Amino acid sequence: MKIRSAVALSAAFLLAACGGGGQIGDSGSGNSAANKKLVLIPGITAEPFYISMQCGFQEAAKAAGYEFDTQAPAKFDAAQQTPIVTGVLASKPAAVLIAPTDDKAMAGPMKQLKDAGIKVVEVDTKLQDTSIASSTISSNNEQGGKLAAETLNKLSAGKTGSVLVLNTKAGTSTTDARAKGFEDEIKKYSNLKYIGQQYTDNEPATAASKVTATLAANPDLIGVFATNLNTGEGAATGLRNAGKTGAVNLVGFDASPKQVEDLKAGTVQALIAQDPATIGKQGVEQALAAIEGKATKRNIETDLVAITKDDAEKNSKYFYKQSC
Ligand code: T6T
Repeated sequence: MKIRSAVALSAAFLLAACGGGGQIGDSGSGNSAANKKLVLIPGITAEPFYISMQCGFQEAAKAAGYEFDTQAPAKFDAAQQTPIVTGVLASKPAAVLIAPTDDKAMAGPMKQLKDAGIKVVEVDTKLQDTSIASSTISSNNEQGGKLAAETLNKLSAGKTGSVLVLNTKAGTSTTDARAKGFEDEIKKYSNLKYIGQQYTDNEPATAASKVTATLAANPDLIGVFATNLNTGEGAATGLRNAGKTGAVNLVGFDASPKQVEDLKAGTVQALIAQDPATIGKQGVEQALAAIEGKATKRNIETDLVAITKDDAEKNSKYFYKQSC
């Protein structure tokens, strides 16, 4: 079946990229002292944000003497993530760390985990329903959007023009919060005209074509905020194709090797970087607390930093990894 083979390949790729991991067998059920299995279910496979998160997850799981496994969908899509959750449910790990790809659609599958006695910790994205996970570890994404707007305002240096938000998929808690934080802040700057957000479905090619189409309809475009990695990489391509690199300031979210290369080359003017390895590590800490019946923290915020070409090297610890 198409999805199953994509899943198997995804997991194999991530394991190869990150130096392998403990495999999950069939033994063990629910949360007993003997069950030492943790599973990470990222939003999408083979993507530097989640690879970096997986590195932090694996290191912490190994240090605690736990077995670990990662299983990711080929696309950032609830229809592809759901069968992975169902498969993981059958293998009965002690806890699952998950980045739900939709803040409503993943509630059912995640509740099944909880009902089976498996501890659930949200890493990065979260559900609207706060009753399922023991803990949520994430950047303050609304604050990140605000930071992006402040950064774009500084880069615009008082010039007048239109500003576009390229968002990913509606129902993604993180990127929705970033778009909101940006919109609330950008409206404070009278020289910057906010022309709304467009969705890219997390596809770089769609981001590129939305940028070129927006430029054709709004020749006064002076700024773009791209709310995540794929969208930012695609927006940079769109501006390059339109010959507008540098003329339109591009503020991206995340710090993949490609995004950092674009920042250093001047194709992207600023990046708002997260700390995914710490999200993975803290996710393990919260999962272990839940398994051991200790107190968990319902919400944990991790670092966010705005990086420009001038301070890129100083902030290199925030650059995401392609392998552990
Ligand atoms: O920006 C991250 C993550 O925080 C977001 O929830 C989904 O997109 C990324 O994984 C980057 O692609």
